[in-house]
Amino acid sequence: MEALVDEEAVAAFADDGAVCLRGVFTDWVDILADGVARNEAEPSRFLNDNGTAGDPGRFWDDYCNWDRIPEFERFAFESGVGRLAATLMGSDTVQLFHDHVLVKEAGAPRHTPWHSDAPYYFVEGPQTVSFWVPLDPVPVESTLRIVKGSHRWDAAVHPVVWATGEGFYDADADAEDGGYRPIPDPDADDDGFEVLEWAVEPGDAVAFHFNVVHGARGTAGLRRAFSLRVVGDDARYVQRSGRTSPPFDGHGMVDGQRLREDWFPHLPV
Ligand SMILES: O=C(O)CCC(=O)C(=O)O
Repeated sequence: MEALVDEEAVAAFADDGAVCLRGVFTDWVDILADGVARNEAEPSRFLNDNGTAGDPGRFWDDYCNWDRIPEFERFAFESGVGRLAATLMGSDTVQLFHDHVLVKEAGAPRHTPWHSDAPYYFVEGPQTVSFWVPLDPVPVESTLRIVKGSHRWDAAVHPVVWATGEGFYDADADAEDGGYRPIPDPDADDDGFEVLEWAVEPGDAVAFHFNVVHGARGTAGLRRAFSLRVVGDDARYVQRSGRTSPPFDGHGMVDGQRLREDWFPHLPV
């Protein structure tokens, strides 16, 4: 079944910075779950444990594994995600940036802090999108949460290390020096933030812009998610003040370049 989106979804993505697409990857849930199991058994050097020793459930993540985990590669090239991304972004081309697995085991209390992905990355552009695909039913209490419209904010939220809350870039340890805004608390603040959050089923996808501010609470039940992150025609390399996440050591790109196609392949559109 080919995954398609309608005009309403395209408009919601543009206006809100995120949209929930129901059932677009249902046929891929078992395949991606096999990939996540393989990833857990054979983690990469990028595996992160974001929780605290003694937590009742782990919150781990790993990324950049599509070229060694065949289930992830198949999803990227055969699921129609490239076409979906092209439609949402209004782009002729779609390049794979990276895959990302985020697993909260049952009982994992660790929140995913409010953040946007762009400041951690070395690529920016209006045409960017991540697809967060849950592989378990996720109630609204533990789902991905999006600050509506935050992809249009002038300043990015200060990027921090998830496990410690410390500044991600040494040079930007002082958030003001980095030109960042402090991490918001949309639940406590009275700044008129609206949070979008959807209870989701396996194979739904939340598509969101690299600039949109998002986070998540802990979870009572197992919550496995697979994210695929892609960029469009106008995305360009940007030099950051330190090592980015993912780092892609030795990439050799400079400000203003398109991502090199041998490392960031085009997906079928
Ligand atoms: O799964 C989560 O808790 C957070 C996901 C996220 O931050 C992302 O996919 O960028």
